[in-house]
Order: sequence, then structure tokens, then C-alpha cells
Amino acid sequence: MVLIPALPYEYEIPSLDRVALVIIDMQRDFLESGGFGEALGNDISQLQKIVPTVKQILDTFRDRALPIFHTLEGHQSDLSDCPPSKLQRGQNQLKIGDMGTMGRILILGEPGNNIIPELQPLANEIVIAKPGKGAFYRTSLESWLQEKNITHLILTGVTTEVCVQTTMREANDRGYECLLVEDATASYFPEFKQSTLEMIRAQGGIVGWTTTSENFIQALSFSGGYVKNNKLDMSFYE
Ligand code: C5J
Repeated sequence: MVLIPALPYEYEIPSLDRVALVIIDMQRDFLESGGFGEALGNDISQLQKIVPTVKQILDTFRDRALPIFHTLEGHQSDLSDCPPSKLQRGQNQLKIGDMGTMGRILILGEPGNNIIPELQPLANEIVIAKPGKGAFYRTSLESWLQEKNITHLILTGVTTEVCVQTTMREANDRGYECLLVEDATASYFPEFKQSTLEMIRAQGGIVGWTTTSENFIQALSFSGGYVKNNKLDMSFYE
């Protein structure tokens, strides 16, 4: 068992073979200069700040050979998987499928739709292309998790209140125990991130738990990754 100091109370992983990392949409479209996110007038530095922390969590999973899923928000080039409502949303701005500085916006296989170089998946890591905000909608994620007998998901990525929160809610409704790493998720709007963290862990963890990367990495490093009856440091929250 691994116990991780978290809010609203300790997050318990019964055994490390039940846990997987989900990294949401750390793609060039959202994080890099000239991408879709910046074209919409967003401050991409808010998202870029978390890259080293997401990499630390990724390395923690890689070191222990635990399952890793990367997601990408993107559509088929003929836009057949993009509902008209999503396609038409917004005024006087670039739209999905338009040509941007990194190829067509949010189209699978375009340069901007790639995961940023710092977090490039390894060959044994699973990349889930998703047409929606949630990673369970019209994807193979749930069957992968069932095949690997995963019950506990560690969530990171962007943006906290859109694709990360949607995925966490979808997972929660399907019975997964979800932990969001606070400093490994970001929004273009810091106040939206803060509200999302609070709503996730409100009412006794109605959607799940939140913790810091330090708490998570430290808890996994005890006794080679397993913690039994240890007194963990909760001082971050005091
Ligand atoms: C958005 C996402 N914000 N990955 N996508 O459109 O959160």
C-alpha cells in the first residue's frame, strides 16, 4: 500500500500495479508560441511553468515501469469527428481545422498537434487521441485501463478546468480513484485552476483528491515505492 498526503484526506493506492499516470494534452497547440492557445489570446506561460514538474512525475512512473497514458486533443483531417457546435464556437478567431503557424489547428498528425518535445512518449507508452475534452469519450482509454486492471489514476496536464477536470469527472463516474497533482496541472486562468482544485476535493472528495508533486514523489520513494504505516509529512497543508 502507498499512502499519499492529499486533500481532503490521504490518498491510498492499494498496490502499485493498480495505478497509472494520465498526462492530458501537453501538446504544442496549447503550450507553444504560435499555437492555438496563444492565437486565442491566452497566456501560454501559465502552462509552460508546469513542464518540469510533469516531467518529474513522468520520470517517477518511468523509473518504476508503471503504465503511462498521454492524451492529445485532435480531430480527423476531414473533421468527421468534430461536432458542428465545437467547430463553429467562437467569434473572429482561428477555428479547428484552420491553418495556423504549426499546421492545421487541432488536427491529428499536424506539427502543432504533437506532444511537446520535453514530454515525448516512449514506445511503450500509450497515446490516446481524443476528439472531446474528456479522455473517455470516443477513445480506447477505458478498455486499456480494464486490460491492465488499473483502479487508480494520477492526473496531470492541461487545462485544469477543461480537459483535466472533464477527464477526472468521467473517470470518477466510472469508479476510478483519481488524484490530481496540483503543480503538474495548469490553466491559462490561475483563478479557474484554483477553483477547480477546490471543487474536486470539496464534499469529502466528490470528484477525487489533490496533492503536490513533492508529496507524491516522496511517498513513492519510501521503501522502494511501498509505504506501510509510515508517518507522512502533512506540513504542506498545515
Ligand atoms: C481546451 C484542453 N482547453 N486540453 N483543451 O480546449 O483543456
